[in-house]
Amino acid sequence: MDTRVPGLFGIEHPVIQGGMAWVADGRLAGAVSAAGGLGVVACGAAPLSWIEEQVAIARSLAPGAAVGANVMLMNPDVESIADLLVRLRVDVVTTGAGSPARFIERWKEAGIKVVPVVAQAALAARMERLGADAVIAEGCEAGGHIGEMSTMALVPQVCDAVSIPVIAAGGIADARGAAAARVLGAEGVQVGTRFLTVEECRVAEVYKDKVLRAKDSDTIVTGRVTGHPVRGLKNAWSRSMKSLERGVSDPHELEGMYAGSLRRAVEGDAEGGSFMAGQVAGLVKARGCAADVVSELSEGFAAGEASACAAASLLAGVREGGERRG
Ligand code: TUI
Repeated sequence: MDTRVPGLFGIEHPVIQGGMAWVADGRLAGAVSAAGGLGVVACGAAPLSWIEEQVAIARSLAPGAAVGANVMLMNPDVESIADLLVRLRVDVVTTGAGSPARFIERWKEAGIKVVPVVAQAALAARMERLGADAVIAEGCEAGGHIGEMSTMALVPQVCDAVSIPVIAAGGIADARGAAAARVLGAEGVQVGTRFLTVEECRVAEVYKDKVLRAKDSDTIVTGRVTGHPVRGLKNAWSRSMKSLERGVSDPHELEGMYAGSLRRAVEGDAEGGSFMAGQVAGLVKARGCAADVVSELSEGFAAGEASACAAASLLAGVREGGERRG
């Protein structure tokens, strides 16, 4: 079976680093790209000058390798970021937290590969019609802003809905997760949480420590009442947001309280920050370096190939039988 992702992005391993706002800088992205994965600089709500500088750092750390950028579509400055990425001619743009429909043509004309994150099959099909090169199907096990569906249910339904490559995300942190993603039909994996603790990731030590100490049930989803659910580690900030959310009559009153919380976490505010992380935080027990993560996930992904072929032919037989019986 074909895994089109390496050829599509010009990379060696089908491993994409998640576009974690305030976390994924040029140093992390450069390390991932130098290791043969796709490193991604997260534009988040950063100034244009910072984005330009970080893309340059990533490129200098991974000469000749592909480098991507992630665009957070809820950012009011998204228009100028979209234009900056055209000027910088990053190799790939991944998007999150909305539909990038109005930017796709602009990026494609600049020769940029466009890869939206989707949380539903219908949006994946729409992105394909509009010219997206691949989609990232992200389940709600992921950290940060999430949809409603789990990775296990979402990935195969997105695979059935589109012909472009599907990259699985949410709940993948080791070789087992990557192998499972392959069996579900994905042609690559996107991983965020596992990269939080690598030596090239510059988040504060308390962030790394919290991930390394987390157990399976240590994440919580805040923001459901405002329509922007976000998964992160339990701490004083997330517990108090949860209780405020239960009591408030107009959820929009709370909006200002989410602002700046992720940046505080990245800078080391243990109780006042929003430590975004996925449910796999409990699986992350080592620090290591970006190259270790890329090679473990790539090997896990390849190990899923035989089961993926077996599952695909079983499924084809069942579907053919169903069609014959009418
Ligand atoms: O975007 C993410 N994860 C993020 S963005 C972020 S910054 C932030 N900070 C505070 C509050 C909110 C965001 C932190 N983490 N992941 C990709 C992702 N995209 N997950 C889910 C979606 C998504 C949701 C709805 C994609 C498209 C979508 O479409 C809605 C529509 O317009 O059709």
